[in-house]
Amino acid sequence: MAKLFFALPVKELAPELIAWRDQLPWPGQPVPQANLHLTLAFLGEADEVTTRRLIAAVERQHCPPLSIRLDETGWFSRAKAAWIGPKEWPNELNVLARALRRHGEKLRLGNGEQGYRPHVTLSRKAGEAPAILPAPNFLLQADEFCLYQSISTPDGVRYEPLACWPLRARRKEGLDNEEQRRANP
Ligand code: 3AM
Repeated sequence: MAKLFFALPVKELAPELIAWRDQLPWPGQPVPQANLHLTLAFLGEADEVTTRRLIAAVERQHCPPLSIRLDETGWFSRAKAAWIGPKEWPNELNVLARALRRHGEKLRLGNGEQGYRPHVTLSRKAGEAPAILPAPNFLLQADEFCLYQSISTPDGVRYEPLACWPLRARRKEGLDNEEQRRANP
């Protein structure tokens, strides 16, 4: 069984976020740079066949590239996670997160949670919210999303991408025809 979730990788922005967090009195245990991600949908435990079905179903999922401004901080008191996230975000992000949650639900995966609050967890076991002034201002430019497996190791948890898909605008029929005419006048 594998513990799965969908997320946007943070990649190029990760070192900047870590450098910013580490010069602040940020509460809790810091999340390592390699583990930074923006969760889209949590799926939980899945066997191999279900994981393969999930990957096949997601092949047909479309979403354009996403620009997400990370300009506020927050804290989930129950999960004790302190995070950075957007005040506002593109609706396409909600649509993608919901679609991926539904792909999981069709295979009886997920935790039944409906709400979605995009965030990048920067620390865990945080007993209080980060008190940050001035507000952050980073831009996460996402051009792919991934299905991750969460692996527990003696050194802590590690997230391994099992599959990634590009975020790209759907090609328009009309544009394809126009391109064809240009190629074959
Ligand atoms: O990095 P974040 O916090 O966005 O909190 C866990 C992490 O997300 C979340 O899945 C991501 C990878 O572990 N997670 C773990 N168990 C969860 C659960 N039972 C969960 N999210 C919801 N329900």
